[in-house]
Amino acid sequence: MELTDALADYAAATAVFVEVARRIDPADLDRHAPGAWSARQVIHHVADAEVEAASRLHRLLGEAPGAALLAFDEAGWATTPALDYAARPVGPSLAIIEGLRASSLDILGRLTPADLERQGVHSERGPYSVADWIRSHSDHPRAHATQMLEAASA
Ligand code: NI
Repeated sequence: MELTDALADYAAATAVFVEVARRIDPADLDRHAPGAWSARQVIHHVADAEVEAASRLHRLLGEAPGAALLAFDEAGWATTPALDYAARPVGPSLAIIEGLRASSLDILGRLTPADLERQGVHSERGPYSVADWIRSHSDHPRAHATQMLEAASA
């Protein structure tokens, strides 16, 4: 995919997620099918994923080649009482999602072809380039938007 198309897709996935999240009635934020996440939990998960993703992107671009890029324990973060995904207000997390994805999009739009080839080493995936980052982060909110809609009507 051309970079311009990839970035348009990235922006569209952000817009879909934020629009769906805003459309959910606050009274439905905690509905969920048995064993599945609520929309509230999904929003906090996506916010934390964006914080981690932004950190990886900045390390890819700002550190020397081969920088260590960390995965995180998604299920653990979603269930530890310390992060309280089940009860925290969603407004700050939505602001994180919008702000960080807008910032990352702006950064990505300024990169040279050589920047796209910059590589770090991901703790789960091994060698990992900026182009890999774009591929793996573009669509993440889109899948979770569907999951939120299902949860809110469960
Ligand atoms: Ni996810």
